[in-house]
Amino acid sequence: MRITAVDSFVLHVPVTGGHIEDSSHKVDRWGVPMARIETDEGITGFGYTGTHGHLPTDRLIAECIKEAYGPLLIGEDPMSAEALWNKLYNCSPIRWVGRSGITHLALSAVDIALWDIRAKAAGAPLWKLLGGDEEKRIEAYNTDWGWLHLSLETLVSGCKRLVEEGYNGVKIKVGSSDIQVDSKRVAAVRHAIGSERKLMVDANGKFDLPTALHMGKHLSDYDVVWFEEPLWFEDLLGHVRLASAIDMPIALGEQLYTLCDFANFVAMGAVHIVQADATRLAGITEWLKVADLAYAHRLPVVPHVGDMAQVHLHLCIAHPACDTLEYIPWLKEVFEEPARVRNGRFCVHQMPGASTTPTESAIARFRVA
Ligand code: 0YR
Ligand code: MG
Repeated sequence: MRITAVDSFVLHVPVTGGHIEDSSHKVDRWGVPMARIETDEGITGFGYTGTHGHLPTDRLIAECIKEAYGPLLIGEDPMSAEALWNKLYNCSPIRWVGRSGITHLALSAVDIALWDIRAKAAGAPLWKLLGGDEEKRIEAYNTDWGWLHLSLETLVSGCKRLVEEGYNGVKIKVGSSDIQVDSKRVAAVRHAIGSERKLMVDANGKFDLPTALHMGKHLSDYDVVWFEEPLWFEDLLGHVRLASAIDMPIALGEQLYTLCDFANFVAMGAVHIVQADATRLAGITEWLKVADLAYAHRLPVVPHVGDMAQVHLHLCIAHPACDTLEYIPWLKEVFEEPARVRNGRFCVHQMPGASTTPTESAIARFRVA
């Protein structure tokens, strides 16, 4: 099989309720810069990265897919996973302008599209190609009622509704300007969902070390499962200090871009829950290495949901470090086989591929010029 064409386009999909906020982002649409890769055997693969829907930079990602990586892919055998990833990643003029960021996100989209082709060529869902077991159940936790801009009342009633729908866990955002407000929200949600359900807390990189230390100690009172992105994303030493001072497990990884970044955080004991995201760390090929690294240290991998659980569900079924995955339903109207949750568990994807094929109607509806 040979690659015959590489194209790209951008979808912008509105988020729940018009807009959402966490401590560092305000988002009204999820950006989906997509790679479409065609082969001489008639198999077409789709892959994408996830953004905050900023059109000028989404266009740069799309252009990088088509104009920078496209010519390197034409004529290649899409089955050569490692060789192709290395060819693209080690293309020195491209790497020179970004080992993370735009070129890296573009590579994620390309690599995921190539894995979609591999699974389609095998006539199997990706989890099966990667050796997964259909009986493995992946628990979903829901973040979509935990946003920082929601009133206390809406936050509490939303989280309560989620557990009534069968979710065993919810995640709420912290990082308000007043940490008393954060504490009150954590306490109210714990009270509302009861002691049996899981509660996770995400600061999206907002706190300084003294505030994170204070908050981390306080979160133990509410049986919080993990404290996510407490500090600035790349502050390895800060996370080391925090991890040694609080009991609360630290989750992070949605803004780490390379295997080496993860290796450093893991080696220093600065992360306990590894939130690798294949749409941000140059695709599935690199994600698998990060998951193996975590597994070797007996750390759980709970992927960040930059793909809205389309690709990561396959990876979670296949990888022994995974049993839980975040769910945010923003892309539920985009794909032929959207991620679905029933009684708090993900339904297992059945169609051949990586579940990244968008419907024609979604392309018509969400594509931006
Ligand atoms: C908005 N999940 C997250 C949203 C979410 C972010 O940036 O994407 O809050 O991805 O932190 O864990
Ligand atoms: Mg997060």
